[in-house]
Amino acid sequence: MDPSALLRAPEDHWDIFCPVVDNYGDVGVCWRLARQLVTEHGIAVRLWIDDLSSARRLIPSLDPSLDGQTVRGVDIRAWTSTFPDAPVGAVVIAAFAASLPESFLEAMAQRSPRPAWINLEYLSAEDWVAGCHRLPSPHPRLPLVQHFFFPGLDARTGGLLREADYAARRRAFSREAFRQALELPPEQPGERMVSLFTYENPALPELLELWSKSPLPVCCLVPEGRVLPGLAAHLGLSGLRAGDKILHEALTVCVLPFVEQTGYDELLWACDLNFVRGEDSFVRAQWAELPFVWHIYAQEEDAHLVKLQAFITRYLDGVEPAVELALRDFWLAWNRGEGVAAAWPSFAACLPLLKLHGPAWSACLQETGDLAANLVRFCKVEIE
Ligand code: TRH
Repeated sequence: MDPSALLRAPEDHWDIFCPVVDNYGDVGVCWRLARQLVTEHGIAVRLWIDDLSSARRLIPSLDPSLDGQTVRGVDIRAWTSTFPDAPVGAVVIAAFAASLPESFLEAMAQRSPRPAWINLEYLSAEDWVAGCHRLPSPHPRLPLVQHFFFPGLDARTGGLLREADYAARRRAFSREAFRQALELPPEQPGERMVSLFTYENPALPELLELWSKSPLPVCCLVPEGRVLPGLAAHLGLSGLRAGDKILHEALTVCVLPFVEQTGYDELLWACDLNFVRGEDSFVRAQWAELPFVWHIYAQEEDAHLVKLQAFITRYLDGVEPAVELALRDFWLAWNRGEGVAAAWPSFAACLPLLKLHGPAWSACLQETGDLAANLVRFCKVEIE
């Protein structure tokens, strides 16, 4: 595709509106998309973020006091309640059903040609998604039409974010070098390396106890975050911070600093099992092609468990029923916060088979095409 078709003039940049609801996923997805549009499609991107302090966790060089700054080629703007007078781009992406500033909507309606207006939705494996992907939704008052764009697991959806250099970075990765860089203790025979990026979970003590009594050593790498207080309490400590290494019988716990997204990929590649959460880390775990456990963001009336079950059905389609049962039991126990000790042995026994399944699942996902490229292709059609 000739990106110049989308870059007729400076005002043909793309605007991405990123509302920070909670945690890091919203920024994680929008920052990843913005960087890909800039580096892989040569598109000028203006990324509006309504909470720069949270975003700084993922973009360390970001200065939350500035209204505007360019980081890694992305023009990052503070999305403030009194919205500045800013030129409207050729494409406007409202991430996660963001409500755009009224003044900006008015300006979109005045723009000629009208911008393509995209509502970039949350990821779900549920069947209804394919039927909603690309659907138009006219604005009730203004001559504007918004299109829904759904990430997803098959070609009837927008696919998933995956950078063009992902495979090359993975090939260049060395687990040994990673361990040395973190000054991890030498790898023990049969040691299982686990990464733990999760929300607070009442089942955590049960799982840690299980691992500390494990016949095989377990090295648990824990990025700084919401799980630390629960972890510290279980280990009888007043607190934990990056750099701490705690030996607890067969379990070694290493607390890691929060790193940039590329560094987080390396953590996933270094481990035998990854506990992930939300949306973006969940997708990265699938690209890592290693066994993982998904702690999905909780929703009312257990709606999140329906999403979890829908994903498991897709992910393990065609895999032995016993493996599916073992994984489903353990993931549900982890997400319900109880019963992990009972479900762990069968799940642990399936890890070698799940490791074999990883590359096949990743290959299947790659057939959908990468979300950024799919979005550019969709907008090209919508603009012209
Ligand atoms: O932070 P999250 O729990 O975000 C969630 C989800 O987005 C969810 O969909 C949304 O409803 C909720 O917020 C409000 O999990 P997620 O999506 O995995 O995002 C975490 C981001 O943090 C991801 O981009 C990876 C990144 N990360 C780093 O960059 N460095 C790190 O060291 C770690 C641990 C994570």
